[in-house]
Amino acid sequence: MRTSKLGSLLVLAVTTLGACVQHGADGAGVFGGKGAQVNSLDEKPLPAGAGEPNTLGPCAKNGPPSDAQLIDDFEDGNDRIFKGFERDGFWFAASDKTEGSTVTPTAPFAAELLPAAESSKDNRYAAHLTAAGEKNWGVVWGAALNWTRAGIKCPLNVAGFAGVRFRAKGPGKIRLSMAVPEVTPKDGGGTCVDRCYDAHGKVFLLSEAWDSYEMRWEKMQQGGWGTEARFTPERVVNIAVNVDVKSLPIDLWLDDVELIQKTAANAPASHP
Ligand SMILES: [Ca+2]
Ligand SMILES: [Ca+2]
Repeated sequence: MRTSKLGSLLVLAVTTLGACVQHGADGAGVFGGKGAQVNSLDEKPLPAGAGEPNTLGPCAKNGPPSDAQLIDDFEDGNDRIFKGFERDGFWFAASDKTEGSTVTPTAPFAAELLPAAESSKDNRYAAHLTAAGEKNWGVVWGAALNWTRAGIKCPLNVAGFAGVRFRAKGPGKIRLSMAVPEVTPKDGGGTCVDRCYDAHGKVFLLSEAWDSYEMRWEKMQQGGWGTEARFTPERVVNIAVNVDVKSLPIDLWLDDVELIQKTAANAPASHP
């Protein structure tokens, strides 16, 4: 059975704000606000005390501005974002579990060696994301973004940056999103209780060749079907690549996901 292969735990519950989150019930999560179940491709143990109401306390205040620019270049080949100072997070994937559908990578999330023709001494790995057959809300790959200190995990403060830049190779249509706590359920590190997961983001049409793409904070918007929230770069909980059912099947590569320095914010994007 596909479901047993993929597992059934909520991905966001185990990949985001450790001390701020609680474990969701198996497969009980709803992505896309359409009643779909989320299945987990990655599971990490939560710290002691996670999920208890009083553990939300340490996350009430914004964390200090993070200065780590690189989110991941995948060169370490692991399922974790590039380790910045007091910053951590695990890559995850989830789909609507349509019978017979596929999604890779499966648990644990893993980077893949680039084809020889695209590989260089400093760039050997990227994330190779494929999915087919999902018919409800689609598929999502992403990474939790945590401010970590002394075992506490809270929303990350990326307000010192202007947006997100990434390299990708399609073809395909994706929506890059970054979620604030207000649109994220408690088991994903947020405070949302109704019509959740409508994260701010931007649609990208990926070309067949490697290219660079940018998402500036001011160019992000919600889908409009969920709980309305203001985008606050001072408090984000994850970044994700979303593919809807109309854009499947998809076979894309993702690499060099990084935050954009504010000093470079006025440089023209190669794909505005
Ligand atoms: Ca790489
Ligand atoms: Ca990594």
